[in-house]
Amino acid sequence: MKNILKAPFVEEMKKTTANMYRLGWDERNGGNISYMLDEAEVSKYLNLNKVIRKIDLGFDATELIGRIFIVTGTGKYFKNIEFDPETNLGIIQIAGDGKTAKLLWGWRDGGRFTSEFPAHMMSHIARLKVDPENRVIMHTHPTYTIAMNTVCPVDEKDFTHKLWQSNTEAVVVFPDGVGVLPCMVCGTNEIGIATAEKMEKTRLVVWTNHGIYGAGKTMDEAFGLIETVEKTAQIYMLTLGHTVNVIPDSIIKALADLWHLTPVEGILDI
Ligand code: 2HA
Ligand code: ZN
Repeated sequence: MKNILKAPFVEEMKKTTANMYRLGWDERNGGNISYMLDEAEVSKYLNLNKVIRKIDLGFDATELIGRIFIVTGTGKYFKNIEFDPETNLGIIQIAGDGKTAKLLWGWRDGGRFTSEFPAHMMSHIARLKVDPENRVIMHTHPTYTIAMNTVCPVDEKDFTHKLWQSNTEAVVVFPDGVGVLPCMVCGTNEIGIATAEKMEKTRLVVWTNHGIYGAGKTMDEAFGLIETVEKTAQIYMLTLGHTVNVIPDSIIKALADLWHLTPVEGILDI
């Protein structure tokens, strides 16, 4: 068996969470990531028949039976992951009943997956339906995104439009737009269902007064989406009340055309 602490997917989790922490997005235990792994790849590092313990899911994940994920733990701090991955991360496989997870590695202090596990697994199910190559669901609390969401109506078309109008990269990076959920109680199956519903149409979902979810085929894709929203929200907030130039809809459309992208319908007035 190879050393799991040197596995590329553990390295990726360490680097990404450290990066997000230093960007100021993940205070205390804020934020969580789940990353679907390839079974053959994981078997190089772990005996998949050796189950440390079973953890109740509290929701139905039949569609993910057998799938393996590396996940951040509940109550764990992103800032600590790089120094002690085996306490702060876990690798689980969804058991054959679709109702429990088999812990294969990690959470050595008796911990368990993030409180947002329902939203993560339900989002994986939703994204895999529209993109079989999706692997990553990322949740974080980026400051300017939350600030912009605080001063804008809960209206995903309006929010997406404002982002596209503020940065020429925005429509190119997320032509599928940004979904917006109203303020809800987090950590519940209800917010998981609502997030997954949005994830069938877009890779980005804002949770009002809380943070954002991003999805991607790779860690870079999910991170890059959130990073672009956050940069754009920063520009929006820095200029709020002083704006003179917004990007016209004709230019937004031309930018999308240039990259052969179709902006989600119902936003541009052209
Ligand atoms: O895990 O971010 O949404 C802490 C959170 C809850
Ligand atoms: Zn959160």
